Amino acid sequence: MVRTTTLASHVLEEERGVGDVIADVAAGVKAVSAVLARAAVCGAVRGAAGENVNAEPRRELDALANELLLDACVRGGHLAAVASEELREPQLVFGRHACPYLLAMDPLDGSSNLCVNVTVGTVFSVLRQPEGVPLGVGSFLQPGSQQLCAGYALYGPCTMLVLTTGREVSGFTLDPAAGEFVLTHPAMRIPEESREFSINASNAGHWERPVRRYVDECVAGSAGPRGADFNMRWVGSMVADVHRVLVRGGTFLYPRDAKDPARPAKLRLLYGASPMALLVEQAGGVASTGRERLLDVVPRALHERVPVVLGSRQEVERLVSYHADADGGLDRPYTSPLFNVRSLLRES
Ligand code: AFP
Repeated sequence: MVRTTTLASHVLEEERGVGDVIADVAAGVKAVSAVLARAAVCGAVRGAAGENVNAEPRRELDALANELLLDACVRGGHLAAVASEELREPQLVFGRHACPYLLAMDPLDGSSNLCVNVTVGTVFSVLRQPEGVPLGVGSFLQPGSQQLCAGYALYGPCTMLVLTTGREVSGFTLDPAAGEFVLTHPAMRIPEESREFSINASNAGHWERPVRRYVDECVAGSAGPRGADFNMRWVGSMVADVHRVLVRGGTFLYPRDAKDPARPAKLRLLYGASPMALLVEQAGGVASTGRERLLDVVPRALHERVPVVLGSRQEVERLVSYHADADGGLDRPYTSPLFNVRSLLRES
C-alpha cells in the first residue's frame, strides 16, 4: 500500500505556531477553492466590487476570498495581525492564543482571469511580530529574508498548496474526496538552465534596456547571440506563471517599466514578490529586482510594488548582469538582422 504524506502530518514537523498558521491558511484555501468551483454556476464570476486599496478593479470574489481566509485565520486564533491586498491597514486578530505571528496575503491573485476560467491563486507570507514594535503596519515592514513561511495556493484543474518554511519547497494537492492536501511534489527544484521565459511582451516599448536586450536575444533564437531557440509563456496570473517555473524551470519577469511613471513596477512586495522569492531560492533558483536580491528589499510601505525577475539561476544571473552593464554604460543591446534589413531598406 502506498503511504501518503498529508499536509496535516507535514506541519507537525514545523515550529508549533507556524504549523498552526499553515493549517489555518489551508482551511481558508479549501473554503476559497469550494467557492471558486461553484462561482460560475452561482453567477458570481463577473460581479464587480469597486476598487481595492491600490485603486485597481476589485471583484466580488476578491472580497469574498479575503473574507474566507480572514475568517479561517481569526477562527484558528494563531495570528497577531493579517495584512491583505484587500485591506488598507492590517487587521489585528485577537485570537485565543497570544501568538507572535503575522500573515501577509494576496487572497486572489490573477482575478482578472476568472471570467475566462484560467488558474488564479492565493499568495501568503508568515512573519514574526518583531519585539518592541507596536503591532501595526510597522510590524510588517521586514525584508523577505525574515519570512518564517511563504507559499501560494493554486486554483486550477486541481487545487494545490505550495510552501516553504525555509528548508526546501513542498507541493500538496487537494484530494477533494478526502478533503485533505496530499504531498504530490516533494522537494521541488528549479533547473539551473532553461530555454523558456515569461513576460507580458505588450509592455516591450516601455521596458528598460537590459530587459529589452535579454528578450531580444531570446526571441532571436538559434540565429541570435544565445544560439538557441526559446519558448515563451504568459498566463497573466503570477501564481500560475511562477508555478510553471518551479515545476519545469524558466524565468518569470515583471520588470520596471515606463508605461505609467507613477507606477514603475506592478507586483506587490510583501504579499507577492517576497513569498515567491523565498520559494524560488529554496528551490535552487534566483529572485531579484534586476539590481538587488528580492529577499533583501526592506519594505517602506505595506502595499509597496517592486520589479521582479526570478527563476532558473543561469538566466536570472544573466539578466542581473545585463542590468549591471546598462547601469555602468557597458551594454551593447543585440540588434536583430531583421532590424538591420528594415533600416537598410528605409535608407535606400
Ligand atoms: P489581477 O489580480 O488584477 O488579475 O493581476 C494579476 C497580476 O497582479 C499578476 O498575477 C500577474 O502576473 C500580473 O498582474 C499580470 O499583469 P498584466 O495584466 O499587466 O500582464
